[in-house]
Amino acid sequence: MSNVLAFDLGASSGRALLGRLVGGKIEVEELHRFPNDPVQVGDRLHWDILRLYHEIKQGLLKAKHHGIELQSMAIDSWAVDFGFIGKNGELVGNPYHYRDRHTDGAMESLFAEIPPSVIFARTGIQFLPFNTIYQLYALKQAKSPLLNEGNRFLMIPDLLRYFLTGQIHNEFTNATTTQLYNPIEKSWDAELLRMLELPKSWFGDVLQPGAKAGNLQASVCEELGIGSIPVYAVAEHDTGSAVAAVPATEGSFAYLSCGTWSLMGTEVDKPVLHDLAQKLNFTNEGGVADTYRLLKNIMGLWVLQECRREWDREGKSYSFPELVQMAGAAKPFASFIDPDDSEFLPPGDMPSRIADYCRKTGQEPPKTVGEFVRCILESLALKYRYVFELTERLSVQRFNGLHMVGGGIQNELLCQWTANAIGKPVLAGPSEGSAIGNLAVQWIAQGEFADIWEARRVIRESFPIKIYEPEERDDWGRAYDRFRILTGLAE
Ligand code: LFR
Repeated sequence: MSNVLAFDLGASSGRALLGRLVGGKIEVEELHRFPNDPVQVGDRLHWDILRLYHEIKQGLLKAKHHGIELQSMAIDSWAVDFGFIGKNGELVGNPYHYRDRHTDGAMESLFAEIPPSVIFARTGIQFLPFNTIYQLYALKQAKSPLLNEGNRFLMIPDLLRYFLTGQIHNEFTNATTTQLYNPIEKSWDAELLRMLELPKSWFGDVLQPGAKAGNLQASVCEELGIGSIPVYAVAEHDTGSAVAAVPATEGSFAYLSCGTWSLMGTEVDKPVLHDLAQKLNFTNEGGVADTYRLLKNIMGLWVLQECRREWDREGKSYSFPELVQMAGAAKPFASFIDPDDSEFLPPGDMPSRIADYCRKTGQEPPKTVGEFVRCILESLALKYRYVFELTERLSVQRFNGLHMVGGGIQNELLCQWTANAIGKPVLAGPSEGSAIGNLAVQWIAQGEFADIWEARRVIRESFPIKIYEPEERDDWGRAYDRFRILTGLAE
């Protein structure tokens, strides 16, 4: 019986998921869950990186206390963020969170030096203002001391893996999201590094998902009173792990990884680098087994999570099921937002921003909580249709339906509305997509699964998949036309 442990650090929490293979099926158990709240210091938003490292050790201790003998472990998290290791081997400073505003305007300034077409041709990565390349550029512009002290560049899971093993490596799926990795040359892009005046020596060898990255180092084993185990590189970008866990049966499939972000697209063998891909701002993020994720970021449930946080601050606390219930009771198609408007990216008073957006676009702003939530969820479902159709166009495919994975599938109304909006079935499950993809790649590395397709088959047989058939959709069709005009997405 192979017991493996996946640490998945998401925006709403971090968790340690134990996976076992029992009778040809996957069983999972959550051993540890902990907050992953960013920490605001002055104007800056940071990762609480040492606390997370502490929680990872707590997860290992819980496995020990349950008498579980682990074969291996791995960590995944969201993309683009990083820290530096100094000459003495210690972490320099405290990693910034990508929602920090220090990158405001950085992408546009860099475009004056390096045209976006050059960046896209060399990396195939979509233009998001918080990509690592713009974070590094912003640090340079601000003459950050981090850049003088830093000796090695590690992304968040690389960094935590380094604390555990003492070994320094970068991992492929996350490396691609920096917008500094060249998928054709299969290495960090020397030309972009040169243009940005970033030392090549910061960027190390890039491990593929499934490579062994080291073992728990002696000091960690001693501290926790445990034996050493291998630590694997998996798809350490959480979206890479989530897509690895999509229980698809055929090579051509569309997915929506639905959580704080909504990531929608398809899996391809080679990056799609032509002009249309750049124009539509699609990305080609590295995946498992030599694949790429041709996808687009959609702001996702973040907008709702932030509204909830704001209502909480005002002393009105609602659970997610309560919010969804209120949305179900509100008037349909009353107002729409483009969830990807840049106003919605940073943390803050989201209900006011939604109301402002509605006023700006000549709509009556929502008033009640239910109206706000309905506006967000309908707008998301309609944006999903927009990106679904772009994915079909760009990949020259027709999809029979849409796989949804991630915590967002617990929102049944959103799943149903998505099916209604795209007019095709939604296949929802599993909800712990990233952690399960993380486990699966560890098992592939151990030879328990022959390849990603066997892993996907076992995932399909191990977790319930709920199918949402589209309901009558004339009104969704009309709503889509209005949505596109109001949000400026009509061609
Ligand atoms: C999802 C995700 C997205 C990435 C965003 C920021 O959790 O990893 O894929 O674009 O977070 O890193």
